[in-house]
Amino acid sequence: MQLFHHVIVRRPGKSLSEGITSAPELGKPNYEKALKQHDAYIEALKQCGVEVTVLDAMEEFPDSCFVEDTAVVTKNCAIISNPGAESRRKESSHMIETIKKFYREDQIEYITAPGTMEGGDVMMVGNHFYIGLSARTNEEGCRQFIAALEKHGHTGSIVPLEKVLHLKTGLAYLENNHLLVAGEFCQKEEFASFDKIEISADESYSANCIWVNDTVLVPAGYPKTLAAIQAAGYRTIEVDTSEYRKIDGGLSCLSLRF
Ligand code: CIR
Repeated sequence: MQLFHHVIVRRPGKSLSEGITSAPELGKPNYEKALKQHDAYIEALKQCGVEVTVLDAMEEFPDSCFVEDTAVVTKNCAIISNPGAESRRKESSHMIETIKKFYREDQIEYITAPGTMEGGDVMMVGNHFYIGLSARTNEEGCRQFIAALEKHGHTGSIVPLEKVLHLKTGLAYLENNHLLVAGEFCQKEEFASFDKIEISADESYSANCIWVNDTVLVPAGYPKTLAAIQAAGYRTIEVDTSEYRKIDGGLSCLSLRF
């Protein structure tokens, strides 16, 4: 198991209310509330023993607080993404300068057009990385991503998605062979050998948890998921993400962890 030392986050901007959403019925995010939730998120991460780099908000990119989509950071390399969402495409280039503070030039790889890839589609399990083939990550993006991984001593495999936005919308690896699964992922052959913790349909949003150094951050308001993670032996911290949920975001989307 790989402990994390660093986390990168980006403050949400006021333009957050214009973020892409598949659930307009939830209403627009409230900026003040989103900022407070972001403060609490940073605080929870610090309690897990990581050093947090906080980047300034970028108003021109409404979804830019979801830094997870801009890069995949591993113990050997950093792979800068090429987001499939047109309005998010340039977010990745704004992450390069920060990534260079932590990785040497020869450790940094880039996904390039016609390949698209978003980090929310990538789940790390030790040295292996699952990548979701989604509306945001295309086949060429997967191919480039796996080639980059292999160059740096990792492996990767593709998981075609059916309904969810990103792979980690419905999956979270909690180390120790424990996998949180929701919806379409409950039955997938690829994940048969994991010890699965199934999320009940009415709490499906809470599949997006993050493991950080043996503590699991869980979105606030999902008691069944919280109890199941605690029963598996983890310390938990609840973090309210209600404003981010309104634009399809969650705990993993808000940070890069390495
Ligand atoms: C988007 O649609 O791109 C944002 N509104 C939400 C991104 C969520 N990111 C993630 O799951 N990694």
